[in-house]
Amino acid sequence: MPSPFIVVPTYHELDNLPRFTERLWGAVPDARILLVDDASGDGAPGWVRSHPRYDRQLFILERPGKRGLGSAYVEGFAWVMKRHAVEPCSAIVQMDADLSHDPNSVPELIRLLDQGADLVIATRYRDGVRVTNWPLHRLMLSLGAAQYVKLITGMPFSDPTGGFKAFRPDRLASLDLAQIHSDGYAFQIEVTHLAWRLGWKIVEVPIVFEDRHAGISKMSGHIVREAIWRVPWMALRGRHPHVRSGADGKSAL
Ligand SMILES: Nc1nc2c(ncn2[C@@H]2O[C@H](COP(=O)(O)OP(=O)(O)OP(=O)(O)O)[C@@H](O)[C@H]2O)c(=O)[nH]1
Ligand SMILES: [Mg+2]
Repeated sequence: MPSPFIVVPTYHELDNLPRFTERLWGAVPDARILLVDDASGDGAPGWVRSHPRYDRQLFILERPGKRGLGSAYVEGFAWVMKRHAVEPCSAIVQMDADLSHDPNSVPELIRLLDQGADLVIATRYRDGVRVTNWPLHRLMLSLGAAQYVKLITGMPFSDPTGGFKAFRPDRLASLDLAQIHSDGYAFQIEVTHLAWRLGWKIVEVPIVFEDRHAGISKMSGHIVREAIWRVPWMALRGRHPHVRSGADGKSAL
């Protein structure tokens, strides 16, 4: 039976990893987890390699330095895709390691893929705001960003900067992810925008988002500034989305 792959970028998240992985396997016992670690220097690779599930359900892709969340996902997805070609996976889920994204919500995201969605986006902002313990300025920034994206791109989604999503593997394989160069918020927006322009079936599922369990935020002014200029840039570029040639020519354009 194919099992889902969960791709998790990590930078200084060792304090969260034991609880994150155990909770995830509690919710999805057959999940395979790929951590994409950017030389955190906190001992995460050693922890992974000494884990009893290492190389069966727990994997690590090590990168030589901090290169950003966007490129961590691009490399992580490429790693999973290679494996998918020989040992298919049923779903590809992306989420943070800091327990802001509740592992207990993963089965619901996967269930919606099984019902025919190509991409499932977990949303904090549909039918109200479900964010706990976040400082007001973070919430305002995130809500403001969601409105900005809606206005500039016309995408109908309530939480376009969210980083908790599930993809149908063959759909994800059809995207030319090497063309995506944006990072934090902008990366999340850009992938959804590409999928939306291609006419994928995209559904939102409400989740509760909690502030990180342990460790420090990697949110920065750079990430905010990048999102501000990338959004109009991607809206203008939107007429020419990148699709792998021969993989899936079915564009909505
Ligand atoms: N590999 C890698 N992972 C990263 C990088 N930046 C952030 N991450 C990871 O991406 C996920 C999201 O980053 P966060 O720092 O939690 O960002 P956020 O959720 O916007 O902010 P906080 O929850 O306030 O910390 C976490 O699992 C981070 O460890 C990076 O440059 N490389
Ligand atoms: Mg976080």
